Amino acid sequence: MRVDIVSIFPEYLEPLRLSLVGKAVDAGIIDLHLHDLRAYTRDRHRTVDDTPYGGGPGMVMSPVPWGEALDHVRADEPSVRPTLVVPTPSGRPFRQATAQEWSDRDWLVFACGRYEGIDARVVDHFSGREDWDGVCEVSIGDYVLAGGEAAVLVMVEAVARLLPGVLGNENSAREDSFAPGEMAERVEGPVFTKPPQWRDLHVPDVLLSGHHGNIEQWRRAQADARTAERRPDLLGD
Ligand code: 6GU
Repeated sequence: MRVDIVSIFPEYLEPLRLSLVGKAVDAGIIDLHLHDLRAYTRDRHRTVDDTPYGGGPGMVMSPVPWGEALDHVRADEPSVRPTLVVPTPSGRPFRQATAQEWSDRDWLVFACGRYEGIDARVVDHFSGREDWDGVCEVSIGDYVLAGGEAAVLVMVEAVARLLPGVLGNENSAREDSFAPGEMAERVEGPVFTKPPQWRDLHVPDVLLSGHHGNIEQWRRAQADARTAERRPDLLGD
């Protein structure tokens, strides 16, 4: 999968070269390209923002460098149609199902906005372009970040670990919280490892019993109890 990220702080995305995602990049499973939006400005001050039409606080990112940057990225791979992802607190929720859908795509391009956001014509324009495979405005949660970069770190990691060959154990993605199937709409319960006693705390006996049926049943009950306690919103009525 090819992943391009355009930002005024491309160094912010360097952690994608570490850890699990970094291994996927090193292995060639992810072809990662970071771009500095300011490289696509033409004025002496490398301006990327301007005052909002209609007034109001803050600054809005200019469509001009965004158009130049995204056209440049697009032209690098003529035979594949990229999906444009625009992180914004006003976007549709990014969920595990979103990560699943995106993990099947060939090319994701992330446009990181800062300030009060990107001029709305950028999304309008690229939504209508036949050489792009749609535009997704997404939010990672109900809080406001200073820019899309931290959200892109989150989303790329969530997608990367679903790509074939990225996780050591292919079952670890299957049993995740929110994964489709058995754990759908649930969070996972507690986990334990050796030693069987640590300080004054013991690992639950059932996990040491070797009885796989009982263990499975216990884990499901723990997941249900934790979901009811912490995430009643997942259970509906
Ligand atoms: Cl995707 N971007 C920004 N700037 N803030 C957010 C967000 C995204 N998701 C939640 N808050």
